[in-house]
Amino acid sequence: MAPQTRRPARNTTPLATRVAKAIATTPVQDIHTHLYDPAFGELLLSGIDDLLVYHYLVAEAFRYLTVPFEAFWRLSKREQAEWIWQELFLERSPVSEACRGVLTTLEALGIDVRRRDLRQIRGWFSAQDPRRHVDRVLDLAGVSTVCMTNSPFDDLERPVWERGFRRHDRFKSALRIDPLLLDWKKSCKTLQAWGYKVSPALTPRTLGEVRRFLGDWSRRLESGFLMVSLPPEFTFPDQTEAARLIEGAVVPHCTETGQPFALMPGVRRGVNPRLRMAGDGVGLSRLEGLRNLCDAFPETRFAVTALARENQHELCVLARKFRNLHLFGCWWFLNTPSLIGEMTQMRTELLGLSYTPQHSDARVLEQLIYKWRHSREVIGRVLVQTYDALESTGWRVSEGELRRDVGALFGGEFARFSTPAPAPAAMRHR
Ligand code: FIX
Ligand code: ZN
Repeated sequence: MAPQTRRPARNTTPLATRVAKAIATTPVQDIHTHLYDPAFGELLLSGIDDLLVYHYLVAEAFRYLTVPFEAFWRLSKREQAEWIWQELFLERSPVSEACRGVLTTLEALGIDVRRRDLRQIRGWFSAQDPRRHVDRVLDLAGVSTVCMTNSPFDDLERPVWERGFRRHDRFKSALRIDPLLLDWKKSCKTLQAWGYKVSPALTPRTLGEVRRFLGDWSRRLESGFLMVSLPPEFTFPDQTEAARLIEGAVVPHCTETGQPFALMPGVRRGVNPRLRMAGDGVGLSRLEGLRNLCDAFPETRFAVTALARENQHELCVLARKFRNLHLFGCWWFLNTPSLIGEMTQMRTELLGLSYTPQHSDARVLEQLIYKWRHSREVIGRVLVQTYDALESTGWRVSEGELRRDVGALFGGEFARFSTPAPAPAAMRHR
């Protein structure tokens, strides 16, 4: 007779309901945003005007606006917001993902969008108590913590770090180092001015000083990982300053401090500089450099999100080969329902639960609400299909197991990847 095994009792609640419940009740650790701890004051963007002048919407408004770019940039934030509201919400239906996001957000906050009344919406925001508002928004978004993007090269945020402040416990930090790696000529001078004994030539002494700089700022920020966005052409090894700084300073620093290094390849900055922040584009990345990094530095953990849709399959295959590679998020132009759906399905099919399907990239506090509502909806749909296919084999997934799996996707797996547990004693000496 076949041995009897214990199976979870058949749950009669429909799978879609069980998945929806796990998705709705599991808090997210949002691993990449551009939000700031409230202690940074006005750097934490919030409210309807900031929601409307979001660079995603600026790019879309310029599809219709016929005025010269400079005429728009001369306007105050309030006036820019009014123009965008007029063009994208009143002159035509707000069907794009970024437009719908504004409405999802307002509706979730209890604002009646049917009135289409910008004055009334502004009134609602200015009546909020700013301190309570932050936690309320995080709670409404179902987000437990957000990770900031903190750059010592940013003249607005650096003084706040240098002065010191009491940290909000839901705001974590990642150390962003784009200028260091991508504009060494300039950042060398900046580091010199800050007292680091660096020279334009990447000598061992200079690399040591760059490591000292990274150590000082990792400690100051209590950063969980380092980050850089990269042009599509980035490769490794290479004679570029970026590649040499990564090898000689960033990787040793990350290995020493146990912090992952997050790489974000595929952005082409300033494709149309007249659009300012809205003017960046995308290009297909060469992923051999990433392969070489994962291979050459197995003790260093690399978290990666690539901007081009066409890179996603190769990236999944790469992650199957290197356990020190963790894929995360549907970045920027990929953060739309159809692309989140396709990427999440492919990643689950190829990587199981060993990746992080989404980060919000929110720049304005309240965007957390729509970015996570929309993503939860799509991830939920993909998971229903996934578990449905699984259960058609006879395997049953309990509610506890569903919660466990969703928890892994919503930050648990990234936390595990970031702080790997030592191998069990029995396996250590194999
Ligand atoms: O480099 C980044 O972290 C990008 O996310 C930003 O530069 C970009 O402007 C953005 O907001 C995308 O969502
Ligand atoms: Zn970002």
